[in-house]
Amino acid sequence: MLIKRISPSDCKESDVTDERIYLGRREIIKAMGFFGAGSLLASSAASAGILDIFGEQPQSNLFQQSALDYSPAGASAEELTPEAKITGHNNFYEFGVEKHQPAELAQSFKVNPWQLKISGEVENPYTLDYDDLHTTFSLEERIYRLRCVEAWSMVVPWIGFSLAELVKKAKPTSRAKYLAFETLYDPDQMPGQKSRRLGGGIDYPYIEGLRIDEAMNPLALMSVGLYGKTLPPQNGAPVRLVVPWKYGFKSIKSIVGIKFVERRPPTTWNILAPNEYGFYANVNPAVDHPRWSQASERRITSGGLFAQNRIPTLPFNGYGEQVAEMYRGMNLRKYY
Ligand SMILES: Nc1nc2c(c(=O)[nH]1)N[C@H]1C(S)=C(S)[C@@H](COP(=O)(O)O)O[C@H]1N2
Ligand SMILES: [Mo]
Repeated sequence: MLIKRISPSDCKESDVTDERIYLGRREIIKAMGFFGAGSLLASSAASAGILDIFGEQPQSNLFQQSALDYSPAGASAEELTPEAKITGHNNFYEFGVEKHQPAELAQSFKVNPWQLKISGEVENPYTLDYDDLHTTFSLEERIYRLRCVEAWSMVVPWIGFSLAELVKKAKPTSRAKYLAFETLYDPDQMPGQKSRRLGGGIDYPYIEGLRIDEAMNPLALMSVGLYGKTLPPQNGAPVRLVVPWKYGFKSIKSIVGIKFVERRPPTTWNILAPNEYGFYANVNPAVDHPRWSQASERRITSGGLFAQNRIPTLPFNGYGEQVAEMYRGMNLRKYY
């Protein structure tokens, strides 16, 4: 199976690394080809064994390692956020509300076997198991900005497949207007689902939703990896949504169900605080959170704690060209 490496957004690879290196890397990828799904599975078994010795979570390579170069790009405006920060600073309340907790408390989270069930208003309901997640659709690398509603952001090299492909395979009926997503509910594995204090008072399972045209937008990604490897559990293994033009809470993790529905589905943060978190949650510097400004954000980079990384927030997180049309005529203050 072919793994494409593209960034269809305006967050181009040429922004995150030197143009010459970028062009050179593309050539290398073409020349060497990629590991197919078969070798992914073979290598995951092997690397799982090796990693177990070190007591680390068993991540496997999704790309042939030599074909990828994540060497630091330097201080460019859209430098990739270092892997250690993407995997060490998380929001995943099922594993605690503190940023450092998911990396600690999700280490033994079981992601294989897994089942993602596609159901509802579709002609072709189906289920994807762990292996299917990596073999059914073509995988691509997408470098996207991730903007949390808390006003910090990262630049993440995700690996995944187009949500549109998953939708097409399901053959939605004419009644399918929205997609309702659901995270695993397993309090024995997710301590935040057992304790209201640890889990931030959320009624689990975590649920999210998209309008069907949003789900079909080419930018909407189902991610199974980052930095060339399978997702670590704290980032939403084995499969999570990435909607780069919306606040991070829309990008639901560790998904077990996607149901096609006729009416707008309830969503976790909107239930918790409806005046603070809307259904749409498009990144919008002109509409402040009731308790803080959304005009700027702290970009998490390789810089230290006191690095000057405050940058202006862009409408639709900088993806307006690809997504603004979907909201034409809508009052984005009302539909925040
Ligand atoms: N199931 C679930 N999904 C979730 C969350 C969560 O608490 N539970 N947090 C969301 C929020 S607020 C953000 S900013 C992103 C963070 O993704 P990351 O940890 O990979 O950076 O995940 C989102 N998806
Ligand atoms: Mo967030």
